[in-house]
Amino acid sequence: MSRKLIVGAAQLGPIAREESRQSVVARLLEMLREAHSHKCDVVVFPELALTSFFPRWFMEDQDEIDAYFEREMPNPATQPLFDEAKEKGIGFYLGYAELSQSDGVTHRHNTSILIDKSGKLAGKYRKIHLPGHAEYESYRPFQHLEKRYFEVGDLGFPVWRTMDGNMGMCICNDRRWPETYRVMGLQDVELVLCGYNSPTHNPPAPQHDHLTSFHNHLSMQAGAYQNATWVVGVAKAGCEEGCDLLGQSSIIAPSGEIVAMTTTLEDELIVATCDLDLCKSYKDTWFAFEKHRRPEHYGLIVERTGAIPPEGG
Ligand code: CDT
Repeated sequence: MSRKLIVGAAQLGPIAREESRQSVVARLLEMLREAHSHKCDVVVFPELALTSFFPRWFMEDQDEIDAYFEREMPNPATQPLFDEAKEKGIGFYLGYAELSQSDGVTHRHNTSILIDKSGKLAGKYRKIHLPGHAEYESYRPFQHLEKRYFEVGDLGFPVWRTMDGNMGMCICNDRRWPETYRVMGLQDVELVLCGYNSPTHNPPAPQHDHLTSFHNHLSMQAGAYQNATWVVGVAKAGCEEGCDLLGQSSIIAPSGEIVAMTTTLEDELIVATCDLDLCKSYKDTWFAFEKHRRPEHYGLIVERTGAIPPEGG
């Protein structure tokens, strides 16, 4: 039996600071319905898909900050999305700001969930690579305060056996790091789902701005090829509250080839049929880890301990 999964990447255009959850969910629902008309099995929405990208604003009032967080999922605003996806038999990835309590302590994470085709929670991921800074930086035209508003994720990079495949998740900045894909690659991942909000201007390093879209694709295409996995990267795109966000959401094959890409900076669905068995032809040949990968010969204590080897060592 072939394992062909029809995947939709549901890019979002900008979300205004004042836009309500209900209005955003209506946009998500429209793309979910379009995905259904294309017979999608699973749809991927962006990082922090329910609100404007709030880490661009410095805030001190905890109530104001917490208004961007979800205390439960689903909740009254998102329930229609869960209901319709279940009714139509479509799985989905959704990024949102998660506020949780454990042992009387409040935690805030940049989170994604994977819901399977029966409406069941298949997996939860909390973003590990949090970019940006924690305090106000006056030289920036917009802030990037993920280190202020979120804790580092505590769930690792698991791979879930669901929807007839091996699925993993990551969020935005994670996609730039080889470790993200490798940790999942070592668990035989076949489909990595990733939502992102990537400004086209990075104030600390404007000299790299002209390479923003190149680096976006470079990292996901390399991650896909080197780990023999499909990768789906989905943007929140366009000019959001004065900040330009990259689009170019893509579905990338285990060959590293982009097989579908958005052409706008607006709400836009792209669809591709992802043959999960294609992973195997790379996993069994070029990247047969058991046969060819030799970590014991790499001479790297870095990999095991995080330490830099001494000079000459
Ligand atoms: N959301 C997110 O992780 N964005 C980062 C930009 C960081 S610029 C400080 C990204 O890697 O695209």
